[in-house]
Amino acid sequence: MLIRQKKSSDAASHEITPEHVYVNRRQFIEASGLIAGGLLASGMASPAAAALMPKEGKFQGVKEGYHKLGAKDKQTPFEAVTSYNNFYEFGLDKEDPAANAGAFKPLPWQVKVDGLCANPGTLNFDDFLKPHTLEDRVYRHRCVEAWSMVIPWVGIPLAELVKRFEPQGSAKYVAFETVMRPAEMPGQRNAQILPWPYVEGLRLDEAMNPLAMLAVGIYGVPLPNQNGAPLRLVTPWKYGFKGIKSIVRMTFTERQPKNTWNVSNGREYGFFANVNPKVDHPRWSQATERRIGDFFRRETLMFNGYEEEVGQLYAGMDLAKNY
Ligand SMILES: Nc1nc2c(c(=O)[nH]1)N[C@H]1C(S)=C(S)[C@@H](COP(=O)(O)O)O[C@H]1N2
Ligand SMILES: [Mo]
Repeated sequence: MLIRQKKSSDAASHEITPEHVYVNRRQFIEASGLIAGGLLASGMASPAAAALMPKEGKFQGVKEGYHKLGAKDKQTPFEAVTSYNNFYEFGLDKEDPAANAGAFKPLPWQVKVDGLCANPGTLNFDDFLKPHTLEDRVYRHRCVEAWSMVIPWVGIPLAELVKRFEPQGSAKYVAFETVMRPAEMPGQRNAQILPWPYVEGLRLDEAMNPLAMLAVGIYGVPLPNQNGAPLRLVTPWKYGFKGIKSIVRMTFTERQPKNTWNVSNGREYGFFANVNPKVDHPRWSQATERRIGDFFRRETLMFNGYEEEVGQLYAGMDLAKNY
């Protein structure tokens, strides 16, 4: 695993964009109209213009959201966030998603909303996002594999979306599904890796918690393919595998939905997946973690440090059993 450390002489991390990310971004920008034009509108005549893309391609009108971090939480550089990934549709190694996701087309995109709700439908990505105001939020991100990052996301509070589609009283959960595109996602051609498509779910009260968000960007720019373009879930108090990428479907259900890692290995991965330093994974401790870019391990915090915000969701629950 190779993560290049940023030198102070380097450009700011958000100014560095690998080629495939840039191509993806341009498609996104052209199709979504969400971003102010500038250089983009005038075409990409020179490599120098391409180098300016990350700045010019930033989301506009993003409001300042949740930024509560600890003194020892530094934002993980853009380069690391986009080169060290889990996205098994593109391969099993951390470098694979960045290497193999270049041909994936995040646009045009549609999201189907169905199940127990008053306003089901299939929406173009634009229409899916249009009624909402994008927010910047900086969250800790803790993988079940005991590494972590700090990522500045751009997205929408999931609670707003849930309300907009008006779940019926009988709806107790919301399920999510990743796009199925074996032609563009080589991992999906191998059913031995995971049962495809990747699926996840939340209890409706978890989905309504103010911390839950659907992200469309990082560092102010559209999600690179390897990070789950164009739309992914972010639940910072849970292990990273809950954060399903490249979402095409949201379904309101009465019964607890399936989630891929639980289906694949239920002894090691549950439904809740709340970050908990006291409940070890069967094969390793969850008491500490390696923050990408740090030398020393650090202690893992209960609910990844978000106990104040989410602890009440699990009052009275046995967190060792409901892992
Ligand atoms: N569809 C899909 N979503 C996924 C995964 C995946 O393999 N496929 N991996 C999960 C895991 S284990 C983690 S830790 C996060 C990683 O997100 P990141 O690469 O943006 O850090 O994505 C999650 N979402
Ligand atoms: Mo993970």
